[in-house]
Amino acid sequence: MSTPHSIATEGTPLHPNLIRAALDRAVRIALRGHGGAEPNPMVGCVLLDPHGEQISEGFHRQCGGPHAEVEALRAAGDRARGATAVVTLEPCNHRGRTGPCSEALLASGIACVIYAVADPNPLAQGGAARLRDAGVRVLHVPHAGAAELALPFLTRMRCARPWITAKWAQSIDGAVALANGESQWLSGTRSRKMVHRERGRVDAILTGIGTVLEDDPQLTARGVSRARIAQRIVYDPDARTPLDAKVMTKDREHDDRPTTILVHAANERDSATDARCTALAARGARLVELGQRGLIAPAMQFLAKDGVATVLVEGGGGLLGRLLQEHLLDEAWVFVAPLLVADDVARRAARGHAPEALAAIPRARLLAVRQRGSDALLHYRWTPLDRKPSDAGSTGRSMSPRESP
Ligand code: AOF
Ligand code: ZN
Repeated sequence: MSTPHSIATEGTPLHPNLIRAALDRAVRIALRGHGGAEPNPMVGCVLLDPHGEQISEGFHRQCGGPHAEVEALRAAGDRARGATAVVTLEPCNHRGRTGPCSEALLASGIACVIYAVADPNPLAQGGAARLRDAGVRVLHVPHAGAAELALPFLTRMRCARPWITAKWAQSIDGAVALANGESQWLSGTRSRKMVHRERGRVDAILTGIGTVLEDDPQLTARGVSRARIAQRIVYDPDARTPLDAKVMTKDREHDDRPTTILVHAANERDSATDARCTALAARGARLVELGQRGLIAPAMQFLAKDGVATVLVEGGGGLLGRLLQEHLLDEAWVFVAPLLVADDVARRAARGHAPEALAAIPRARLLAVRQRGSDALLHYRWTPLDRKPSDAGSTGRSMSPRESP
């Protein structure tokens, strides 16, 4: 039988409840790396003594910085000898920017390693086998929180695309703007502050050309501390972004990354569009071609290779409809403001042509409902926790080792 109970007691004297509690703790501290660790995974590690008392803990704070295990080992010093390391992700077995954690764990004299998620990175994986070969007890104990933590990383590794989250604010009756485009502000200040915080944690912020032309957004994180500066991306197949749009101007001296414009491939552009592309490139924009007309998936694959693990989508409706159609939408944060707009032609969050049967429309899972000031915040997810490479959608494929970080 492979219940967590029997798995855990087979190889370690620690009670399964202690192991679960240590994994819960490891997940909680790993989350402190949100915004810093990406495009690496968030990882947490807890060291336990033979009685199950916590010795130390560590998490992966910054991409390029020490891994979680190394932080926990450092904090433990000599006390690591004979201890159990509980990690949310299988320890790495490679020397990338840091590592390998397998060797660091061996050198410390750790007696047992418990990990929750196998590392899907072909370049880094193999730590469990390496440790086992060297005589360390190694246990794989699945844990939902740890699997959740690794989702963006797993998606990038298995499906070769970033984790894509959409957010929008709407009225009770589903309007995101009046017919004249007015949308500022539907949601309250607490909701908007949360959005700025998220903008400061994701690798990229994506919006459609309609939103750029209508709202002229900056797509920057303001009034919050930022873990990273997101790349700004406009889905703009015909290169209609105005040269003086706010997304084209830097608001921070240290932001040297150009705005990315997703445009039609050169052979699908007319000469006027070509000229606009040239002008945008001259103003510092980076143009990424969409490939086959309209498909966004190739551009998302390009971004994943470019080191983008998380994308926040901020409108508009056409872009959102397209992402849904291409099975690229992983999550949504929906802020519902306390208004009934009651208008036949008010704007909606997503546009497109729906299938003619409800059963054919993908159903999301409701993960959480919270209150933010006078708004309700609904958190939905379309992607299953245990997604396999074959679930990646028509364009999904696994990343080859050469493309991995
Ligand atoms: C671990 N512990 O805390 C993390 C791991 O470039 P590097 O050296 O930072 O290696 C990144 C890879 O290491 C990453 O793609 C993933 O496979 C693994 N991440 N492994 O043992 C950690 N963050
Ligand atoms: Zn490592």
